[in-house]
Amino acid sequence: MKARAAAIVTVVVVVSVLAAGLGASLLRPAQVPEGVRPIPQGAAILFASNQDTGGSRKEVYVMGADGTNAARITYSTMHHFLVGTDPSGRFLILSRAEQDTDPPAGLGDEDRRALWVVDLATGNETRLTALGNRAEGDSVSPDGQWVVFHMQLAGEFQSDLYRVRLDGTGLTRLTFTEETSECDPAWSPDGAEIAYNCYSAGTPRFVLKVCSADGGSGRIVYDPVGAVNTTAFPAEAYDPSWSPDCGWIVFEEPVQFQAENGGAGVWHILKVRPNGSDLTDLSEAGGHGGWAEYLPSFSGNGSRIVFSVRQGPVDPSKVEIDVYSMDSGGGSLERLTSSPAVEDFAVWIQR
Ligand SMILES: [Ca+2]
Ligand SMILES: [Ca+2]
Repeated sequence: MKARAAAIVTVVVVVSVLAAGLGASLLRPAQVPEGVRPIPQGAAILFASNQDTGGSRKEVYVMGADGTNAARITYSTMHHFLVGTDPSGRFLILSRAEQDTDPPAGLGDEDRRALWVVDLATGNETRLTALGNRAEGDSVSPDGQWVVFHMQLAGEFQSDLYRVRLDGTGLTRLTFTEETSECDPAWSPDGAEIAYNCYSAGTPRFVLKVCSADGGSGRIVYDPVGAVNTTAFPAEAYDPSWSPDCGWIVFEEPVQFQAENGGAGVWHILKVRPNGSDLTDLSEAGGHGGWAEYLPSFSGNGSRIVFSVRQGPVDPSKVEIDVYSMDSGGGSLERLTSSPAVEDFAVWIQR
């Protein structure tokens, strides 16, 4: 039987090769249907990668906490930026670009993004914000009702924080600052507060702030006065994420810039108490202080932090961008991805 099967396969291969030479589109493999696949049991981390698209456009993948059993879950024509889940794990929260609005040509750069929610139980995919706005977010309130995100309305040159229910109703603006950009909101696990960063002409760097869940009473948690400017980014404290017990907020900031790591400079991940005390440089403490490290996200039990690493020489074509994890003190570093493609935007799956 095996010999016969092998012979049949050989015939098919020969036919395919010949047909390919004749431009035989009839023998092209079946297209994979667009849509979202369920998150497999055992998956712990959600991330985005361009490993299957042949360009800079990224799709969404999952993997185990140790980086094994990676699996693609979105099939689309869109570029995926920030990714997240609700606390039940039923809904995906995605920041997606579907139109090529900005240079360079193609999707996968700074093209205008919108907020999407995907119901993994039904496969329904819903865009929550208008295509003319620029919206990004990945954080859901612990009661599973609201997504918090930042949005720059069409014609605006700054952003504000908003929240909207997962079914698209109840869009509510949380900040009303015309001269300040509020970005990167993250809902606290107790539901009471939102961490975010903001930039104003008066304080020309992104400071880390916390406000109440309705947007009021914003206070500065950390002002990165020592952070450096890079070519692409002003000095900043960026991408806050809460520990599950609300005891810490992790974030990143640039600490050195000589165009290393493909022009990004050196970025460290730090943590700080929500009251502003006990600032700790996790990259330094863990002995991995030479890379551009960013987008930290705590695991559900608080023991690990997953994050992205950009490492390499000044030449951007020679950098590697991969997902790593470390313990909550910066140690026990583990590399979770190592393909030649870009693996990025990793978050721990909430469920
Ligand atoms: Ca583009
Ligand atoms: Ca604003």
